[in-house]
Amino acid sequence: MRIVGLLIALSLASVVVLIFAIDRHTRNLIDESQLAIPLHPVEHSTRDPTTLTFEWHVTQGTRTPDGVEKQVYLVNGHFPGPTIEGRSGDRIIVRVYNDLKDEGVSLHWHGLRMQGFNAMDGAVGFTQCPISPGTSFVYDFRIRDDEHGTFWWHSHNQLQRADGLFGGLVIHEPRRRDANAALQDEALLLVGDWFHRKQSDVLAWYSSPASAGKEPVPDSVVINGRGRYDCSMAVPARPVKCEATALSDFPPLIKKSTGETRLRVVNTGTVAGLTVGVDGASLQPLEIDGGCKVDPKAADSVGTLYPGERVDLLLKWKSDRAAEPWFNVYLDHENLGFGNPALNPNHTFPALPKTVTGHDREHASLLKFRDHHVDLATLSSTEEQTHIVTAEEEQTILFYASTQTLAVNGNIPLGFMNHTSWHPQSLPLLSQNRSSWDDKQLIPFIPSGSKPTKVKLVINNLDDGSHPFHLHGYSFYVLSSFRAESGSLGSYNPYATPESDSPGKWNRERPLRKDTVSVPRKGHVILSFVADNPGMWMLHCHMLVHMGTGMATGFQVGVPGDEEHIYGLDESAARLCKA
Ligand SMILES: [Cu+2]
Repeated sequence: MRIVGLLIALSLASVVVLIFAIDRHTRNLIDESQLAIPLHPVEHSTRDPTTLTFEWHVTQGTRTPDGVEKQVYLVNGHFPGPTIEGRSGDRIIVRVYNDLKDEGVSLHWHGLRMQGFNAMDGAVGFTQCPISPGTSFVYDFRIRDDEHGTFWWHSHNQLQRADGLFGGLVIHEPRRRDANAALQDEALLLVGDWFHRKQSDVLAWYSSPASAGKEPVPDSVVINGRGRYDCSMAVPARPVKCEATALSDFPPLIKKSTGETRLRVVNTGTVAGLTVGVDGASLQPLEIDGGCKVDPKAADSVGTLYPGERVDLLLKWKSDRAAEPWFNVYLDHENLGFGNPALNPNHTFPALPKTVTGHDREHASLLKFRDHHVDLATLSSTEEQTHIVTAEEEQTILFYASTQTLAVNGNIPLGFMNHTSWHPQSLPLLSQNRSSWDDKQLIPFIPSGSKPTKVKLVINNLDDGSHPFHLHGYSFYVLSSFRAESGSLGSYNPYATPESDSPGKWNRERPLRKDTVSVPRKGHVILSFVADNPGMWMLHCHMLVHMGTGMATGFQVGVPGDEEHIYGLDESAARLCKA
């Protein structure tokens, strides 16, 4: 009896330990008393690598993020979903239960290299079939030892990302245990444009002749699931259920009015680039995307941060700041095809507790970012560059991205990469040989053996707005970027024009290392990366209506001469395709 009792006690204890272990990492980190999600750099950067285990249930529910009712996706009951915090070298295991009624789900870990874990990348059509309703799937991968920075996770199935299926993913840089003093307070801002309609309605409008290929205009801005929409701006054509939040009920951006705070900012939106500024504080970019350190330049405003891009900003309060400072977010109009009378491009959020108890700001206030502004595209890296940057590329890949509204396609705008408009295959590319793929797959093969091939990637943009392109499985160096002024076309064809005659300014000495880059309107970017991560990796515009209408491609990186290689899904992923 005593032994049985002991066994029961032991098993109960292990359940308690297990619950504690799960709870410690799945706690929702949203602090009701401030808008920014507090982060825990000391806890993670000074410990040894470990395994972090999460259990996520995906559902839907009605929420009022900015005062307007909308059906959003929830993870464990929360929008946005949980924030993952870890350190380099950690193993991350996320069991995802799809508790939705009638839609599949997949999750992508935006910006992580996923080295050796191609099948865990979450890209439907490339690496997996969606997780069917009522089933679950385990994402299990390891962060590289040299990998750290600000990332995020989001759905990579259909349009779910725009309706809230995303969250933060911060990988802290390991530090010596005695270096704690140098760590600032850290907080996360998931900032993005927001539509009151479901994104499927937005795409349906875009995919009709009515849009004439112009991008949809969002209604609002949401930070960590909260926004401040002025209900009086709603237009009769698009009635909304709206209840404005009183300023006194809105949390301040941060609580701390002294010292320094590292703000990790992610553009989680689907269309607009963002510029941000805080009254009475300087913002200094520290790192961009996945941990690329940049020139220390303090500014009053920083931009433009495009959908999918991240920047870490060091916020320092000035001694002469106003008593009631505001956090300002300006939506870049270049990617907004039409005016939206319901949209205010300047969004303001109370920055400190004092602001919340003070007076509301006039809605028409403008973000003054001209005097001391940092243009993110002009920054240089301060990382120690290796021969990787200076050595000549061995393979050149050339793309022309465009939106075309053709009669042959019923005057519906489609996104193209060269002459192909992508559509996901029902069976992921990983599970088939190249000859079996359908004709919507334009996927160059990069032969890369024991010595990885160095690739030059040129992406031209033939359209009037910018396209933020994201490459899965890699980070790349941005060697050159060019934006043509109205009227002219700034394409670059490396086969016809030598580098020295290309119109853009080159930076081979200290190029930014990124995984998402804005390809300027009527211009191009020239990127360089070392193809050291075998597999099928997607490359696509991160504006959801563009990706959703075909502006996507990818690479197959494999052993030279083995283009027909079938990588194969892992067993549990293969089961998803049979469900
Ligand atoms: Cu685009």
